[in-house]
Order: sequence, then C-alpha cells, then structure tokens
Amino acid sequence: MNEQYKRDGYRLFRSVLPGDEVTALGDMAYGLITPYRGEIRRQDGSLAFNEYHPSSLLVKNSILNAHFSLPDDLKPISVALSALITSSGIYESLRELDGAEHYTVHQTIIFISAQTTIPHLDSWSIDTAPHGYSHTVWIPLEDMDYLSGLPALVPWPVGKLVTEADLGLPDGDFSFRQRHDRYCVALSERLSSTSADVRTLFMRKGDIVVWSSLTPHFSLPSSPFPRKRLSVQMLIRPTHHRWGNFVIQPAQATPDRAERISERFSFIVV
Ligand SMILES: O=C(O)CCC(=O)C(=O)O
Ligand SMILES: [Fe+2]
Repeated sequence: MNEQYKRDGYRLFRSVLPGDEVTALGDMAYGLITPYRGEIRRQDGSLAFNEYHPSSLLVKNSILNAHFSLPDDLKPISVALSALITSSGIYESLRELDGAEHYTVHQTIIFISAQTTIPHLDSWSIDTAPHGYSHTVWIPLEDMDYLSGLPALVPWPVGKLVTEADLGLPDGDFSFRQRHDRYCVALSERLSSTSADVRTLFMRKGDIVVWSSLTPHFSLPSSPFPRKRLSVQMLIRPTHHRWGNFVIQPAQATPDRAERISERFSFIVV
C-alpha cells in the first residue's frame, strides 16, 4: 500500500479527471435534477420527490446510485456518471494506493448542495473484512473554495480500528442506527478531546480525494447555507476483499449481485 495513504488515510489526486467531462456531468445533474417532478432513489434508500432547502431551488435529498439507476428522463446522467467513475483517472489513482486489479463500486451519491455530516466513518456503510481497505472517492463537480462546505478529514492510519468499546460505549439492545449515531457522537468527542488534526483541501474540477473506510471525516459548514455544492461520492472496494460493514465482518464472501462493467470495474446492483 502507498506509504502516504497508509499513514494519513487519505490522498488528494490533482487533475486526474478530464475537466470538461466533470463540468458536463455537473451541469447535467444540476440542470436535469433540479426541475425534475418524479421520484428518484435517495441517499436514505427511499424513492422520493425532490425536497428543496427552504426558500431555494437547491435539492436537499441527495441522489443514490445514479450510476445504474435513474428514471428514463435522467438516464444521460447515469451514462456520464458511470463513464466518469470507471475512467482511467479513477482506476490509476486507486491502483496507486493499493495495487488492486479490479474494483467493485458499492454506492454513489450525487450531492447537489452542501452537506452537514458530523464526524463519522464510511465503514458503517460498507467496509472490507478485515476493516479498512474500502475507499471513498470524493469528486467535486465544480471548483470548491473555503466557503463551499468542504469535506474535512482527520489523518488516520489505514486499518486503525476504534471500536465502540474503545470509546466507552456499552453493549445493549440498540438498533444499527442507534449504534451508528452514538458512535459518531463519541468519536467526535474523542477527536475534540485529543485535539485531532483536521485537513481539508481546495479542490478543483478534475481533482479527487480518496479516503479509507476508517478515516474520520465530516462536512465543514458552507456559507451561505444552503449553498450549491455539486459533488459525487463513491464507495468502492478492491474486489478481492470480502466485504461487510463496521459491525458485520463476514468470515465468508458475501453473495452479491456484482455486474462486471469492464476489466477494471464491477457495480453492485441492488
Ligand atoms: O460531502 C460531504 O461533505 C461529506 C459526505 C459524507 O461524508 C457522507 O455522506 O458519507
Ligand atoms: Fe462520509
């Protein structure tokens, strides 16, 4: 594994995607989704109509898995997104980090507007077994500045696992969601009380940032709020790893419906 990535748990790649393709996807996503009147699959898994931030036309409920699933009228977004996430810029970047030959995309989200996530680990959504080898690829679809509401990362060695018990959280009859939410709060307190470093990046179209599944991160506030902040997040794993999530760490390969897209990429189709 790349030494810098192993040490920091994230890595910025500059100008690895064609700027014009990134711009085209951003313009198309914004232009087609904003006025769309039908239901679309959202980040929480539901099919829902656009919700707008109050007194604005900024879509609040982010778009899930647009790389393979969108209503017919929005299909051009799928085509462009699918091409971008399976491009050689993405492949070569990931390969530089872990040397894998094939990657499986588990999820994408298109964010139209700035997010408000608190410190968390994407491992709770998907992770390899053992933990730590799944990646998040974050792709700005427009140039970011210091008021954009950038993602911020806590440098974190790849594979460093802080369990619920490590954070002093008791066992009990909690749902997955409850366990997740209390973990984020406790993690946030731990990061504050240890004066953790926080890193962020002025990213431009064509740049990407990759962080590992256990790397703590959150969204900095944007100004104004709400604010347009076109971006894509992809959760992806080297295919040769078993997978589960932060809590579920299977000893056997998880049966999944992975569709081979190319020599280099498969998509989990749900
Ligand atoms: O785009 C952002 O600000 C961060 C979003 C994020 O980390 C997430 O949805 O898991
Ligand atoms: Fe995240």
